[in-house]
Amino acid sequence: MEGRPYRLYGAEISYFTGKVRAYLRWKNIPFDEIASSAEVFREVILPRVGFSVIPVLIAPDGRCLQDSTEIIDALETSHGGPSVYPSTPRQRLAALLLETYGDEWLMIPAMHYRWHHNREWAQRAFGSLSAPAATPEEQLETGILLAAPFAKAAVRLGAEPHMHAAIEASYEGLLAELSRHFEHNDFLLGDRPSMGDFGLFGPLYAHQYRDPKSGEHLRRVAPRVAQWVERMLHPMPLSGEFRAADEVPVTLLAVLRRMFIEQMPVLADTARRVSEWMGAHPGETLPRAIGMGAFVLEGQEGKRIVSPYSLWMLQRARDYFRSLTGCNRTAVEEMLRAAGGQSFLEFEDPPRLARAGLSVRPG
Ligand SMILES: N[C@@H](CCC(=O)N[C@@H](CS)C(=O)NCC(=O)O)C(=O)O
Repeated sequence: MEGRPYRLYGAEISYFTGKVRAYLRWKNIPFDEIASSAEVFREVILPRVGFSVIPVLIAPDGRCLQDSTEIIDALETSHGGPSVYPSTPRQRLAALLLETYGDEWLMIPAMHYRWHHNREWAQRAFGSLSAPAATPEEQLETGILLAAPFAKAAVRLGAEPHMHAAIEASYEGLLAELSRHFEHNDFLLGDRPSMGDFGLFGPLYAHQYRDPKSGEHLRRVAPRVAQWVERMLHPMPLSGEFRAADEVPVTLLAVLRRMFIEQMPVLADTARRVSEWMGAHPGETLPRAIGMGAFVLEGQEGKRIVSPYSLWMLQRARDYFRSLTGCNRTAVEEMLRAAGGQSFLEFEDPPRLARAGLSVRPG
């Protein structure tokens, strides 16, 4: 067994596979990637994980890891060396928040652009991944079936027709902010990628850089963001430093501000609903979605599923924030206020949560 590399089961078209792949490359951990065909789902993923999901990482000792955050955290513990978590408080909290934003909020533009601007291409890609030996016609047929739930998920995540223009305006706003940031920084927090970079890379690579129409758009309107995607794709392993003196550049505060405006009200509403649900169903695992809730983008109101899992992601940032005392706490509070993050300071935490597959349960 010794010396056998890690096996990453995933796909080029997959948001969270991109995040883990980029991490493994930066961390210089040897791995083989295996495309998640129907056969791989049947023979490897379902028997070990119990449900259909990618990415899944099998360690050289046979340990099976699922969920990009838990995969990365397990490897951070076992591999040491330069960490993707900054050791200083402002940078560390910024990294945790931006991971949550990339993982859980940028799914809205990523799913919208894929399923409303690149649909047939994506159906073909799903088909060729699932049935690599089939003909292009058979692959399209399979892809249409396999992709149907994902295309519906785009709408359930908030991309109803009346929200399309707002989603695109918000995404272009984010690209403009990131473009300004990358004028002076190779990565979010200096010249080394942090957990925040890997969180943003999921949507910005697999969907927004790689899907043909989205990629053409990204390269045209935000070439500096496309260049950051390329740096993340082909990193200099283990190199670089975070900015000195725990600096979170002002250009990155603009991105945090967008997160606080767009995602934080949804997280606060989710926390209220999850607390109520847990009160009414003591000890039970929450469903993946508990009803629909309102959200606002660029002044337009839409509705989307209420996702308890997003709170498990936020809980990591909340735990870190609550652990801070003295001048570390003061420094972080100042950063949050400068980025419009009053709502994070006043956030009412739900009861403790543990991850349960793609949802959560009492922790
Ligand atoms: N939060 C998980 C989510 C994994 C995930 O959502 N993977 C997608 C593909 S990128 C998937 O397999 N989804 C199946 C489903 O939603 O049922 C992670 O960080 O790995």
